[in-house]
Amino acid sequence: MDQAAQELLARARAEGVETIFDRAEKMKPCPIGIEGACCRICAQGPCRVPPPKKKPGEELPEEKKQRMGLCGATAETIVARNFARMVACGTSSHNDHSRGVAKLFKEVAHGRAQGYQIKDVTKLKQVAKDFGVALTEGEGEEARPRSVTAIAQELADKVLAEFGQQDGELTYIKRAPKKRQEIWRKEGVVPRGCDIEVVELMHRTHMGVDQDYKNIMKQATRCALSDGWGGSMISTDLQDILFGCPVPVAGEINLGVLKEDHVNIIIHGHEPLLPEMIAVVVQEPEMIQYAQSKGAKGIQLAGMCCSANEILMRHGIPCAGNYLHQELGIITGAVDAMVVDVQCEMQSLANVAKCYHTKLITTDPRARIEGETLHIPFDEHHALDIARQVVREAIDNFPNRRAPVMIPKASTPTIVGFSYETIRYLLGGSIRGSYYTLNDNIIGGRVRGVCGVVGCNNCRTTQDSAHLTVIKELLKNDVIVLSTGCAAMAAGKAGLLTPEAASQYCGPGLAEVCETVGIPPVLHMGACVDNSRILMAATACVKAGGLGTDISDLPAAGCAPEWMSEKAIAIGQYFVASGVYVLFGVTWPTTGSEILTEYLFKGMEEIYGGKWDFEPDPERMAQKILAHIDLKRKALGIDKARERVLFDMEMRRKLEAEAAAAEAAEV
Ligand code: BF8
Ligand code: SF4
Repeated sequence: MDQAAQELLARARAEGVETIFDRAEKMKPCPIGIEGACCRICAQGPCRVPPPKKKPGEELPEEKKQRMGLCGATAETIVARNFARMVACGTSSHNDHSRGVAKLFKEVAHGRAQGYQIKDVTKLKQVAKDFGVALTEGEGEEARPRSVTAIAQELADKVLAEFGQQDGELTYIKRAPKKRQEIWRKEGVVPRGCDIEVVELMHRTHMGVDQDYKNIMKQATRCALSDGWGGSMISTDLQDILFGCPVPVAGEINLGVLKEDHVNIIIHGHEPLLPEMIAVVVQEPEMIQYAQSKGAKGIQLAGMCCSANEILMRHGIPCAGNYLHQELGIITGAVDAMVVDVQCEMQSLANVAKCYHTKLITTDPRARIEGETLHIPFDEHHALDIARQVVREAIDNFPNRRAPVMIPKASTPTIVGFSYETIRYLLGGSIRGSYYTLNDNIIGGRVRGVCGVVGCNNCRTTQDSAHLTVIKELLKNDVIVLSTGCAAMAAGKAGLLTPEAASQYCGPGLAEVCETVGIPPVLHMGACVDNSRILMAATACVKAGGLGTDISDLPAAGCAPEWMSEKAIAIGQYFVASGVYVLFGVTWPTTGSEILTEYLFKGMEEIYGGKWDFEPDPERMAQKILAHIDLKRKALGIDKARERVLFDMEMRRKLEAEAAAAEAAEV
């Protein structure tokens, strides 16, 4: 539905360049794999256990219901193992990203990382407190502030220890509401470390180990929590400390941000370490002169996928598009280099790049792509030099453009950068910043609820379409939307990330709130690791008082209408375990076992207060979210407040007292 995509697809077809859109038409998904009903974890298989076909209303004989692989593994075990392995891989992606950031942080703290510095000292100190790192040294009257370097060095070691920790609890678990922590402890799902939970889950899903689907799901939960309240949260925080905590910034999004007369560089992937340095280097006068010496007017840097989100929200560097735009970017004929790091990079980029002049540069030893690609490995000790090398490669390639350049005239202004801290500040100012104002509006009914709309594009469904349908329906019904990843970019391309969108798309209550605060109705909170910011925002709502005592009490939900990656499953699992109702679209990977699906959709709610759901129709997805929000409003006794309740002083005092009590209980 994106005009830019349509124009470039037409060009691709005319020029005989194959894309994922063509392949999706040619190759149907495997009907057994799609249900999670194929086990190929040992060489006696693959064993296929799809649900037996039955006519409506027909009761199957017991022996037909009993489906098992050669070793006797039931459909429940097989489907649960497949699902759990998605959680393990998704978690490992986030936690390995996080480890890289933590290692860089340590090098920066010791002054060994070229070009980097600690940009956000306030956040450094907050995180240091969480990790029990002292901010002062000396006793009593002798006490004086510790140096930033000393704090950072101690913090780096403590954070890095979280990865290999074998026992105890991850530090950030303590950030969750008290009640939530108790549930996790009671269930035995508090993660011990960032690595151990992935390793144990992989072990338990080996042939002949854990063969009780509930027990497999329990470890899958512990693993996912080590992502959301572990690795992802660590990377968000350390990236903020190193690169700056996002504040609202203007940007542009879609392929129209590329410039015909400039050297165009697209950075694509997820880890902002090298992109941060490239962003510095492209502004160096010598580099600009070098580009001019090759006939270009300047250098245009743009991002794609989550690396784009990172540099967009911190520096306002334009975003060329989301996941399904990656091949299309090259097809413009205007991209002189596409620089990739890790995750969500299609191997087909190498083929498409060959058809044009684009240099595909891989920069991470963990993620190389076969073919005519250039590998320039990132090394934090020489990051600036490496960034310069990468940019020079792009400039040198500018004169090699051969196809006529075709840049669609599509780019939309956006306001992004809504970190958890920024939202708190906007809601209450620097003195009395609090999520209390949001709660007040939710209780009063101007805002009906909150929904995270996150996740990928998926070539099995129209790009961006489900995202936009869900988001627009929610806005119309006064639900404020928090967004990350490719969903946030879909919103951006459609013009939903501007304050002006409020009057156009929102119900009267939400429109009024957005206009008063001056925010867009869809808040771009960052990349997919930044879903941890949504966890923090939800926790802040609980702590601000008036909306129950746990995340599961909030009139809130989360959805990924166009998900495709294993990371999305890990994210969904940690949100469910944190008490959130989570809906996924497109396809659902456990339909091979009704029992397991029932457990995810209902059983988990009994334990965690959150649950999974699957809804491929975006209209119905929005309706389900609204129904859930209303149910939670009812449970809180604020269902009648949808006619504007204006809080009088007494109610306000009561709410503040509740908030203070909740805060005290936390301490
Ligand atoms: O981490 S939303 S397609 S780019 S996986 Fe990938 Fe999905 Fe996009 Fe970012 Ni997230
Ligand atoms: Fe088949 Fe069991 Fe091997 Fe899986 S583990 S492939 S079900 S024999």
